[in-house]
Amino acid sequence: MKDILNAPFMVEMIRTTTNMYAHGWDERNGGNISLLLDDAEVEDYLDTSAVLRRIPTGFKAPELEGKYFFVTGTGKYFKNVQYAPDVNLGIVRIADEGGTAELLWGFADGGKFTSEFPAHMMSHVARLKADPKNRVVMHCHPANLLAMTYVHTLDEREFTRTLWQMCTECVVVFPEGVSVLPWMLCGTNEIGEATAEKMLVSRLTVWSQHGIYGAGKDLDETFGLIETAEKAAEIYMKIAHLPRLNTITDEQLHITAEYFGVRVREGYLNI
Ligand code: 2HA
Ligand code: ZN
Repeated sequence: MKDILNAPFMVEMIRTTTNMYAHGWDERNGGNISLLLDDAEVEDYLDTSAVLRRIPTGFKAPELEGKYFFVTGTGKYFKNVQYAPDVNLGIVRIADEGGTAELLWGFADGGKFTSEFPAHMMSHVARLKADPKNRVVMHCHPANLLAMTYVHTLDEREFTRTLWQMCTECVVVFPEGVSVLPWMLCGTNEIGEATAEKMLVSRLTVWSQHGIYGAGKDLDETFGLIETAEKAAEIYMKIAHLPRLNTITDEQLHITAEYFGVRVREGYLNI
């Protein structure tokens, strides 16, 4: 059995959480990540018949039966992951049609998966329907995206168009746009279901006055997606109160998307 602390998924998870903390996106215990692991990846590092604990989840997701997830822990600080990965992270296998998470590694202080586990698992179900290559769901609290939800309309089309107008590459990075949820109570199955519904159509879902959810095929791509949206929101927050003399026009967004071969969300450009 190979040493799990050297597994590529472990190294990437530690780097990603550390980097997200450094970006100021994950104050205190803010933020959470779940990464779907391939069976073969897990079997190289763990005896998958040795279940440490069986933890109830409080929801059903039969589509995920038997799947392995690498997840951040509830109440844990991204800042500390690099120093104690086995306390702050855990690997679980989904059982009982989603009702139970079987702990195979980690959460060594008796802890468990993130309070946002329902939103993560339901989002995985949705993203796998949209893209079978999806592996990551990532949540964090980037300041400018949050700030924007106080001063910008929450209309998804308008929110998306504003972000696209802030940096030329945005329309290429998230051509399907950004979904937006109104303020909702976090940690619940309700916000999980609402997020998953949005995730069927976009890889980014803003939680107003709270943060953002991103999804992608690996940690790097998902980080980059959130990073790009947050950069656009930062520019918006720098210019929103100033007279706007120039912008990226719908025609320019259109020719950018055509040039890079991406399909822009239907009806989002006035062309
Ligand atoms: O894990 O970010 O939304 C802390 C949170 C909850
Ligand atoms: Zn949060």
